[in-house]
Amino acid sequence: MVLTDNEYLYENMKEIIDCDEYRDMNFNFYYSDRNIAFNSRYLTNDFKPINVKGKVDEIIAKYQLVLSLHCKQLFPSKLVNSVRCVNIHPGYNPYNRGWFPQVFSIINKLPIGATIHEMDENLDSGNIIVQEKIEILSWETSFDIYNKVQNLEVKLLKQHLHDIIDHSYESIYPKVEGNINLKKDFEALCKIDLDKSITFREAIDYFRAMSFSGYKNAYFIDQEGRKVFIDINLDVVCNDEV
Ligand code: 0FX
Repeated sequence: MVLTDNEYLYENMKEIIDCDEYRDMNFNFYYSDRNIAFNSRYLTNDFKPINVKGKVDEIIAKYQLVLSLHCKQLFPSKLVNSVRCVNIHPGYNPYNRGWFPQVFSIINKLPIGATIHEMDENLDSGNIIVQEKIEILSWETSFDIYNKVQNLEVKLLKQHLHDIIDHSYESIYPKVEGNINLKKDFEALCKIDLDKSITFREAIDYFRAMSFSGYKNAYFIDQEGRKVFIDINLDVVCNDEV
């Protein structure tokens, strides 16, 4: 069973399994029932909405493996304790688990990358099957890093899917607990306190972390009570171009 609310991973996963290696295996794709955008774009017999909480017993009875490719539902304990559930997370566990890891990594300098792990009862937690870091360059925004992370996720999926299905891998539990950010932490970050004093370095990092093409994130409230959104544009000139 493959559960995903992410278009890029859905399309890539379909491409990955479209070869002889996986021909005799049965993959069933689902997305979250509250993912309204997917309803109009995808709803077919091969890709259907589901509310995981309401279908736990059916899933346990029917599947040997549940793959979560950015599924926006919390898996109930009974599910993760009864069927092997494997998650792909756009972050380097156990650092900045939870919401939008690259946003927080740009600010707090904790490692970023992609992690494939077995799921336990906690958020983005469990034995790590494989993970890889990526570097954050000084001119990169949340959008740039996210794209690099997604490419890495697809690479790791391609390389390890067979072993994940066969359960032929060794996994390790992280030695430290790491940290978690929730949606409300991201929302709190969006509002700028105009009277706060920080360095330029911190300000640039903050705006890089909040800049993502297509989204309005960072804002301040002006004297007339208007909400003003800001994002940043960075241009790098490499040494040999100067
Ligand atoms: O699917 P996803 O990339 O991932 C999120 C969580 O970050 C992840 O930890 C969780 N496992 C998964 C189920 O859900 O989320 P997204 O497609 O909503 O957002 C992708 C990026 O877009 C995000 O990293 C930052 C950016 N973004 C998104 C929203 C909604 C913004 O900058 N502002 C926003 O308001």
